[in-house]
Order: sequence, then structure tokens, then C-alpha cells
Amino acid sequence: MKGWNGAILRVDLTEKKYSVQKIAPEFAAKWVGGRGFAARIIWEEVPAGADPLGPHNVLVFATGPLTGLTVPSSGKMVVAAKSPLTSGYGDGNIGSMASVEMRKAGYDAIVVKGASEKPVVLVVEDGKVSFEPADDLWGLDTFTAERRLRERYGKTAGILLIGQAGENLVRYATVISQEGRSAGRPGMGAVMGSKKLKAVVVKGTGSPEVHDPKELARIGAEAYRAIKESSMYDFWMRQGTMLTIQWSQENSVLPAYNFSEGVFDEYRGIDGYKMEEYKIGQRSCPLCNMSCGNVITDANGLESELDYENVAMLGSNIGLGDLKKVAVLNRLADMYGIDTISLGNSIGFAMELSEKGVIQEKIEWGDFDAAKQLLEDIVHRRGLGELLSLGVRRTAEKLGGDAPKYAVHVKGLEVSAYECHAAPGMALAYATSPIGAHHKDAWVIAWETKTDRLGYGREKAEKVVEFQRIRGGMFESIVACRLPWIEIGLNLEYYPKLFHAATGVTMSLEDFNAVADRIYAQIRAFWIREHGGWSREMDTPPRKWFETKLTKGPFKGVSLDPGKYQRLLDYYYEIRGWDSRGVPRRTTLEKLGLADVAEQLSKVVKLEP
Ligand code: PTT
Ligand code: SF4
Repeated sequence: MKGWNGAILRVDLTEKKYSVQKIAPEFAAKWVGGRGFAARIIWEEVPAGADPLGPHNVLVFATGPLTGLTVPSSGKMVVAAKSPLTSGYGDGNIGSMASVEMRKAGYDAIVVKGASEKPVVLVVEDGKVSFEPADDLWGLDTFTAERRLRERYGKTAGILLIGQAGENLVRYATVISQEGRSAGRPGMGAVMGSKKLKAVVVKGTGSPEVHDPKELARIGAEAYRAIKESSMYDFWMRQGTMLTIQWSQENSVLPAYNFSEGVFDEYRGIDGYKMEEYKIGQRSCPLCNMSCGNVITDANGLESELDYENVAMLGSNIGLGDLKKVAVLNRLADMYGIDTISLGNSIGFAMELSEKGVIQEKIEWGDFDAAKQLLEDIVHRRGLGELLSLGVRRTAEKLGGDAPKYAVHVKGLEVSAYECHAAPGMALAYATSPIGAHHKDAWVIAWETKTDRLGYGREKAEKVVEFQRIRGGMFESIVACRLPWIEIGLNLEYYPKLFHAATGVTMSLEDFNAVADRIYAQIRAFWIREHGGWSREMDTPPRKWFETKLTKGPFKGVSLDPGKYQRLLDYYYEIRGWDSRGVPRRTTLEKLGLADVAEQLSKVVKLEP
């Protein structure tokens, strides 16, 4: 097999044992890598109904056949498990030297089962695997712990680790790398914490064998060049994802005041131009020539690496219009290893509950000190923070009364930074994302702003599926960053070409669509199994977008229409070959080569033909 290493490292933390499993070429061809591998492994190996924070959950770190090769932005990997936030499939995508080193060490994925009794670091150095005590690291933030690990294992070691949020099992704790890369919004850091796995260190000396090295180098160089020559390149290098703040404001999708409004009066205080005033550096994932990690000094004079989502959720969404203060919260989130999106959503939720008198605590919009205190309390799970550490859905359920009206989530995952009162297509994208409300699979909002913005036509469902196939399917399985394509305009056709040069396997974009559909059906089957059935409510956007109206901006007075949304969802199910409950039809599963999944799923729900 070329392109893939053809090997998965299997680790059992209970027994402190490991083994290497060969990957069958048919498996690689069917699932490609990354999310494809993870979805299948989690379906097969996590026992139905397993506690996500128990030893039977399986944590998968999976690269793809393009990861670590000298091709644009290929320093990425998928981190996946059953989510403690949603109880469904969860994953995230991280840029880290660990992705590159894993491939150099000879593996395509590392699969971790069991749980250690004591804190441990998993150290992988080519074929050598060891379990090192981590008592001295437990309790440390990710920045400090990573620096200590670098002293031990060298500057170039690939390191993935958790901070106190993961250790304390905060349900939206993430996995961190390189002091500013974060992955696994649906609580992958908590899964690591439940296994007492403080860190994974990977070092390798080899390199994956590829089908046609010359061709790969040629197309890779051409693609790097095309990125640099793009007309979008210079501005991207100035602002990166931070350019989205102004764009979101102009299009009334910038989340403000817990997703009550799509515009924020003080947006100038947190936008990309403000960031440029404070900028002191730029960081990047490995193998990338369009670095988007913009670093500024925060209000305490410390470095903080900013992205659009972080700033919108910890800024406008909580009514805070001071970038230096937002940067303090952002830095703390990375140090503690907690998702900025769910965090900003939870803080905004608490502020709204306070305003509406649902809770007694006084937490005012834009109150930086109160937000910082709440962040600390969430990470350390005390007071109101204990409740909020469970995520907004569980908090609302526990509080009861009016609280669920203000909880902005889908399937238990907090919505990321696009306000959708006036964006039905993007709302559908959130509602049908395979991990809960995340924009990564289908960022249709840019397209939607240029089309029938408030319409509910079939073309919106088609666009959501088209994007889910490309972003959630191809990019998550070949495992490369999607930003060269979506932000800079790199031609998609580069990817099948690079894939062929790496693996020798010919696959068109159409063929990748089929893989994407298989991955989506597999993930949907997992959700259905774990929830003992399915209902359309699970694929419905937060009620706030239906029940309240925008009070300012160009779409003042607008909200989502429940009846029309249901029609949009019908289109979506129809395109996917799922029935009116959102369950894949037997014929759909069989066509995708998932007859075995159909067999197992039919024990949980009646499958329509
Ligand atoms: C991603 C989500 C995002 S999406 C952002 S900012 W973005 C937030 N970043 C966080 C952070 O930082 N620290 C923190 N403590 N929590 C954070 N939560 C949020 O997590 C990220 C980039 C970005 S920046 C995006 S869009 C793209 N995402 C990609 C993806 O999903 N797949 C892919 N093939 N390529 C992608 N390229 C881009 O990567 P999650 P990263 Mg991230 C600090 O993990 O769980 O998927 O959530 O990985 O290395 O930080 O790069 O405006
Ligand atoms: Fe990483 Fe940004 Fe480069 Fe993508 S564009 S690989 S997220 S630095």
C-alpha cells in the first residue's frame, strides 16, 4: 500500500499494552482516513450505550493519506470519540507536528482504549511505545506541561495534551497542541482526561512511501504557488480568519448577546483591523504557507493566538468589545484546554439567564471580570460553573423553567459563531452537522448571503449536502486543511491529483462524494444506535431562532419559520436517501456498502426500504 502507512497503533491504557494492526487495502479504500477511519472504528469498537467518560470509550487520533506530505496545509489530524457532551459521534481537526510525526513514526492512526489508574503520557518513538508517569504534569496548564515535555522529548516532538478542563472532565474540554491549536469541540479533551491520559508524544524518523514522489512534488509545488499567487493571499496573511468579523457584521450573522442579534455595535473593537494594530506575530500549522494564527498581546501583556470563532464567541456573543480583554479569555481557554465556542456560548447563556431573572447571580453583558471568573469556575467546576461545565443543554434541563428557551445548541453541541435568525440554509447546516452545531461541515453562509437569503428552497439543502461532502467528507478523510480551497480559492481538482500521486488510487471528486456519503451514513447510524432511535427534533436548530426576532440590523424583525424549515429538512433527507425521521433507508445503506450497518441498525429502528 502506498500513501498510507498501512498501520494503526493500538493502545490499551488499562493493561498498558500496545499492538500494531495492519490496515487492509479495502478498508483504506473504503474509508480513506481521518474521520472515515474514526467513524468506522468507533462504530465497531465502542460498545452500544458506553459511558463516554468510561474506559470503554475509544479515542482515535487519525491522519489521512495526504497528512504530513509536502502538499499544502497537510499537518492536520482528526481526534474523535463518543462525545461526553452529545453522547453521539464527536470529532475535531487539529494542526500539529503530532500529525506529521505520527506519519513519520509509521502509523496512520493511534487508537486508545481503556483507562489508566494514574496520570500517564503515551510516548511513541517509531516502533517503541512507552507509558510514562505524569503525576508531575497533572494539574498543569497545557502551555507549562507542553514546555516540560519539549525539554524531555525535544523541540520537534509532536505533542497533543490536555489542561485542567480535560482533567476535570469539563464536557467541552479540548485537546491542545503548540500553545494555540485546539481540537475536539465535543469534549475530546474530557475523554482524554477520563483515561488519565495527560499527553501523547510522537516522534518518527521515517516517511510514508508514496506512489509517485516526483509527481507529488510537482503538483504540491504548483499548489503552494497557486496559493501564494491568489488575489486573496495578501489580505489573508494580514488578517486570517479574523477578516470574518467585519464580514459577519455586514451580513448580520455576527453572534451578539447569546445569539439574540446578528450585529454588534462595538464590533470595531474586536475586528481584523483592530487585531492588526496589536499584532506581534503569526503562527501556523506544519506544512502551511498561509499561516492564519494571528498573535497579539492580551490585556496582561501575554501572547494570545486569535481566530474568528474565538473572538466572536468570547467577544460580541457576550457583549465584550475590547479585543485585548477577549484575548485574555482566549489565552486562558487554550491554557486550560477548553473550547472557546462552547465557552463563549455558555457564558452568554449565563448572562442571558441572569438578565431574564432565571438565575439569581448578577452577570452583566460585557462584564469582563465576571466572564473571567465564570471561565475559572467552569474549568474548576464550582458554583454556577459546575452546572455550565455540563454544556448549555444539560444546564437548561437541570434549571428547567424558561432556561431551555435560551440554550443555543443542536444535539447538545453549542452553536458556533454564525447567527441564523435570518439564515435558513446555515441553520440547516448546523442542524444536520454530524457532530452537533458546528460550521465545519457546511459553511454555506457565505453563499447564502449572495443568494435568496431568506428562502427555504431545495437549492439550500443541496448546497448543504454539497459542502458536507467536500468539507466533512473529503477534507476530513484525506486529512488536509480546507482553508486553501475555501478561503484562497485553490482549485479542488488538486486534491484528487495529489491523492493519486500519493496512493496510486484514482478517485474523482464524485468518488470522494460517495466516500463522504458513506461516512455520513455511518456516523448517523452511530447516533441512532446510541440514542435508541431518531426524531426530526434532533435535526432542528435552536428554538431561539424560531421564537425570537432580531431587533436591529438589516434583518430586523426576522426569525426562522418552523413550517418552512421542516420542508427544508425534508429536502435534505430526500437528497441523502434518509427517511422522513432522518434514518438512512436500507437501500441507501446497501448502496454505500454498509449492509452490515443496516443489519445492526434494524435491531434498533425499523428501516424503511
Ligand atoms: C474548531 C473550532 C474552531 S474553527 C475555532 S476557530 W476556526 C476555535 N478554536 C479554538 C481555539 O483556538 N482554542 C480553543 N481553546 N478552543 C477553540 N475552539 C474552536 O474550535 C483551526 C483552523 C480553523 S480556525 C478552522 S475554522 C479550520 N478548521 C478545519 C477543520 O475543521 N477541518 C479541516 N480539515 N481543516 C480546517 N482548517 C481550519 O483549522 P475543532 P486548529 Mg481546530 C486556538 O478543532 O474541534 O474542529 O473545532 O484546529 O489546528 O486549531 O486549526 O475560525
Ligand atoms: Fe493551519 Fe491556518 Fe494553515 Fe489551515 S491555513 S493549515 S488552520 S495555519
